[in-house]
Formats: sequence, structure tokens, C-alpha cells
Amino acid sequence: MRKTGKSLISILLLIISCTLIYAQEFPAGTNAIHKDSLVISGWATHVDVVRGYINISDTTKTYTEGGITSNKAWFGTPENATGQANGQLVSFGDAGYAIARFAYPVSNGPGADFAVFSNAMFSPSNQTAKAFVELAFVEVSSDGINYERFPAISNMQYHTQISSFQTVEWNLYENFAGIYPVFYGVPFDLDDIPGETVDKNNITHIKIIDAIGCINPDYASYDSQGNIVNFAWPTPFHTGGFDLDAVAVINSGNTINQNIRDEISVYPNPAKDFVIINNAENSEISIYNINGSKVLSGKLNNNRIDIENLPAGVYFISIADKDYNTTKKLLKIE
Ligand SMILES: [Ca+2]
Ligand SMILES: [Ca+2]
Repeated sequence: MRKTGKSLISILLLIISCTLIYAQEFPAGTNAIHKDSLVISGWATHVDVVRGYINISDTTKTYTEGGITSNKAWFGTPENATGQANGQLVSFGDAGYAIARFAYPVSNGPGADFAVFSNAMFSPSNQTAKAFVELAFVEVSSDGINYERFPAISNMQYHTQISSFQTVEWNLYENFAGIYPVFYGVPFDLDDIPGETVDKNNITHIKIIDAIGCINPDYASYDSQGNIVNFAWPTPFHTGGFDLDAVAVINSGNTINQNIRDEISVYPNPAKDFVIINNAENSEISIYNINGSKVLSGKLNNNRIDIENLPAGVYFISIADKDYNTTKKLLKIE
């Protein structure tokens, strides 16, 4: 009886979870992941950015705003791309790139394993067929040296240049970051890369590289099939190139111990004064705030952690043992 009751509760919780996820799904029928989706278990804690030129075909071209003149994109800071997606961005410029790192490695679990958040814009805004997009390639690494690129495919023609503010049918681009609007991430599944030079269960670095929308072969970016990628270009502004908002972790930790991870429970959640963590005896516990800063850490004692001194908000509890690590989301209330 007891076991049946527990199963029923699990099923009910699953239904509620699915309802929440679907309620946030947008645009309908896409694989976009909302920033508040329950599948997200963490966010990039550290991001480095190398900026590119505002126009790679004329590197002397500058843009001036607010007393700053530069031939490279300069909008936003790398910190804008850490923590939960919030619409604050960092701009790459042509061929600029970012490398994101995490509290715990990303692993190849069921389905999508991480998501990249940017700021495509539907146009007209009440319709979803066409959008203004700036695209990026995505690569992963388990040592920060060897990277493997997701096989991006562009089905857009490349005989006529898409101009700076021209919209496109965004669904012509596959495995590129940047096709969804702000607060909606593009999911990536580690099953889609070969894993010859990286360990898919220990992804420590995710590299996001601005694709250049130019169709001139001297400056063009090419997709995984050798075709030129054509989209809005040039973008000779401080905000030019890909704009990164955030990188979300979906699957992390050791998938071999998925069963152990699934048994770990955190409750109550939301919590006010304390949380109980079950099935994680002798684990190292670290609590990170939404910006990726560690706010609490230590050994788990009597399964209980006092959190009354933490400000209200969303936290990520990292639970690590010698055999596994996992991250649980916690909502702290006043
Ligand atoms: Ca996967
Ligand atoms: Ca952001």
C-alpha cells in the first residue's frame, strides 16, 4: 500500500512537472526551453569572451556610442552570460566567441543536455514564422583544449546576401544557437557529436562561436555540409554578432549513477528555514545562488541544512560524493 501511494504521488508530481514545462513551451511545436523550465539543473558559473570585429571584411570600420569608439563589438560584459537567462547580453562581433564553464561538468543524459540562450526577435512580433537572428556554432570540450562542434546545418540559400535587419525563416537553421527569442534556449544533445576527442559525460567547457552571415567566400562561415551560412550581415555596431544571454545545464554529473541521483530528494521545496536532503549521507553540499556564487558549503549533517539566513530566491544545491554529483534546484522563500 505504502509503495503504491508513493508511486501515485510520483506520477502526480510528474504530471504537474510536465504541465509546467508545456505551459512555458514557446513557440508551439519547437524544442525551445524556457529559462524557468524544470529540466534545467544549473547555469554557467564563469564565461570568458573574445570579441570580434564589427565588420570582418573591413577591420578599420569603427562604431561610436556613449564616447566609446571601437572596431570590435563591445556591448555587455562576460558576466552577463553567467547565471540564469535574464535578457542581459554580451555581444561577440564577427567570429567572436565565448567559453562557458560550470560548477559541475555537463553529461550526456537522456535527450538535450544543455541549452544556449540568445535574443532572436520575431517579426512581425505577433507571428512566429520569421525572425531576426544572429547565429553561433556550438562546441564542447572535456579538457579545454580539444573541442567537438555540433553539426550545424543551414538550409538557407546563399546566392543573395540577407541584409542587416532582414528577417529569415529561423527553422531553416539546425544546431545553431540564436534561433529563439529572449528567455527561450536552444537545446543541444551530446548524442549529436561523435565523442572521439571529448568525454561526453564530462563536458567542462562549452564554446559558442559567432557565425558570420556573410556569403562572400573570403569571409563566410560554412555549415557541417560545407555550405555557406547566410543570415543578417553586416552588423557593424557595438552589439554586432551573436549575443549570449546564458548557458543552461540540463544533465550533469555521472550518468552511470543516474539511479542514485534520482533517489536523492530535497524537501521542503520551496523552503523557508531549512531543507532535508535524503539519500545523500556523507555528501559534500554546496549551495550556489542564481549568479553562480557559492553561498554555503560543507558536509551534510543529519540530512538537514539551515538556510534561514539566505535571501529569498532561486538556488542550486550541488550534492557530491566520490561516486556521483548532482544539482538540485531550490526555491527559498521568506
Ligand atoms: Ca543527451
Ligand atoms: Ca544574461
